[in-house]
Amino acid sequence: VSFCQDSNGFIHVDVNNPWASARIALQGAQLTSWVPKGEEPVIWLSKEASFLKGKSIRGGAPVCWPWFGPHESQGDFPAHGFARTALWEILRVETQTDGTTQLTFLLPETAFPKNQWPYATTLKSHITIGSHLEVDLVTHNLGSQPIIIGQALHTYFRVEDVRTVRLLGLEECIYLDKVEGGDRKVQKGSVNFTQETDRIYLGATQDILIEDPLMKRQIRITKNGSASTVVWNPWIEKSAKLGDMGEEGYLHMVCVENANAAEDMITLAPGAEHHLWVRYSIL
Ligand code: TA6
Repeated sequence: VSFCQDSNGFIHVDVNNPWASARIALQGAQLTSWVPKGEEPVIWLSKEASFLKGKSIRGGAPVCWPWFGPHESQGDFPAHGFARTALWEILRVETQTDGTTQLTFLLPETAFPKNQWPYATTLKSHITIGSHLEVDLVTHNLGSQPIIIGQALHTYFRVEDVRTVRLLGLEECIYLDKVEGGDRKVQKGSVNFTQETDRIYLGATQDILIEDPLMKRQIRITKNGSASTVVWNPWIEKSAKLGDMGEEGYLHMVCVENANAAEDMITLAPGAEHHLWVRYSIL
């Protein structure tokens, strides 16, 4: 593991082990690259991604916390919470017996804007880098009141051409279609991409496969049971509006996010911990 600081003062953690290489920005504890040995990169990062302090990085695996999407009441609070633009600390780097590397990051209380989150809470992220990748996002309620958490691991996966990609494993799941005013629908067959797609699949507990025929690979997503799955591709117009997706960037990515993003927000009792866990593997 090595640390490097780029010309913007951004600190990156570079991991190299017998199984894979990876890069994590200390801002947001945001994974920005994961390349299992012998594989093509699995994580998409926009060519226009700006590494500017306090600005969200387009791509990688952003940590959305302690709310998902726009804040329900304070319009000027940042979308997807403040965790992804805050400076985290790295607590531990451990080489496991199987040769994988586990890193533990902490979002310190000093990074919590008190006007946005006046609660005694800690957030940790345990990232394991190997031929598979695991992220375990742990919220700990240190306060005396219950807290309500919305969150997501907003991971951008790299695909050759999203128009040829199918998502398997969401068949018959109920989802909220955010492109159509949040209408509740039922998923029929695989998920395909022919337009802007922005959906919250509720309580989808089984594994999800991103099938990429052109790269001749499948990315398997295993997650803990209590979460929903957000599927997003901005397509042409929205990509242009976002401004940092890069030329035709939308064709080479799909977001499949382990989340508590809607009715499944987490109410965390005083002293309790909640784990948002996910594992990515390549088939
Ligand atoms: O996860 C999907 C989503 O909520 C979309 O609605 C879109 O807003 C996307 O996240 C990107 O959000 P960002 O704040 O990273 O531009």
